[in-house]
Amino acid sequence: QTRGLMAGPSMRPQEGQGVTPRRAVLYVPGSDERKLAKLSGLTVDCAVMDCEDGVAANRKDVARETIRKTLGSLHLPTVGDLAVRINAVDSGLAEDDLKEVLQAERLPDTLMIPKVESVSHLQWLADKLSAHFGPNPPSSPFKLVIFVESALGLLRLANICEEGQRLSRTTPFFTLEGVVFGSDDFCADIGATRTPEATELLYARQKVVTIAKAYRLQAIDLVHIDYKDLDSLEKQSLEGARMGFTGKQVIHPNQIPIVQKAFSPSPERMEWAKALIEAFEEHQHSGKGAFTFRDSMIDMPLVLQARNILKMADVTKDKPQ
Ligand code: 1VU
Repeated sequence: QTRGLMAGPSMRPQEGQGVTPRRAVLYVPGSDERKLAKLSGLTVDCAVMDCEDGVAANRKDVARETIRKTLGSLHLPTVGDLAVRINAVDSGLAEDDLKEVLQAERLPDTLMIPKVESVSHLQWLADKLSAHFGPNPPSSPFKLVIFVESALGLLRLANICEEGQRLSRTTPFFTLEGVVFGSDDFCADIGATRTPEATELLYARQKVVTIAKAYRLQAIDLVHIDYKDLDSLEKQSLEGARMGFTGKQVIHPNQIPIVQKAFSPSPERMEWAKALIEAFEEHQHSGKGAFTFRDSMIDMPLVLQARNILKMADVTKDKPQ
């Protein structure tokens, strides 16, 4: 095997990441009952009942009420993680979204907060949850996924992640698990023009992955909006996986299997990783650091990459592609 074959989905051992795979993250507009009902027939790592961009401004009330009812009534055994995305904290809509969702008979597993630009947005969430639950916090904290969608949000992302982790440790309300890159709002914010190759987003994507992984969080890549072009979706998904993203946002059911496959280690990569680790252990016993394996030089960084692959395989082993 060549070094080229070593590229692909990888996962460092990460706090809060091990138990909730989010290879595909599917948005469903909260105002669309028909699409919400479709969820009961879909197999997907994460489904997001959306109050935000997928919902017209004059349907926000309908969306929050429909989501509350649907959370209580739909049985979704093949959806791994059920999330609700509320509107941005600065939108003036978020409080009403949260209030309605918290009245649901079954609460979502995950809360998603878009357009996070300041640590105060996370403090706002902690305060609202504290006011709602009082001295009786939920038996398990919500999982929290935040969105970076602007230049300011990206510049401040490290501080925001740090505050998210502090609040995860010091309050019983949420555990920060991931960061989503909202590429289209980001493009609008910096005045970039979207291209099929997404070269204009390379720096931001790499920065999102780097910061998210520095804080042991999941990094979720951009949406492929040309949802009928599945070839280019596959290409972009594999690229995101090679860059270190743990998953990708999707908007249509047909995108799910392609994305989940792209973010899962292939059988060839798992075989490579297992064999490499066996070879590494044998060489360690004989006191050798660097060694040759299938014509490549192997040392500790490659061993860590191989361990990432096996960890990712373990996390997704019972999950269909
Ligand atoms: O044949 P049926 O009517 O029974 O089902 C259709 C359709 O309803 C269903 N479907 C979906 N079900 C659940 N979730 C979805 N997201 C979803 N999309 C479609 O699948 C069957 C086939 O659908 P289709 O090919 O006829 O497609 P439509 O014309 O119905 O819908 C296409 C769009 C793109 C409008 C639809 O997929 C959609 O609304 N997607 C979500 C868009 C969205 O939420 N955007 C905002 C989030 S993206 C973002 O914020 C970037 C950060």
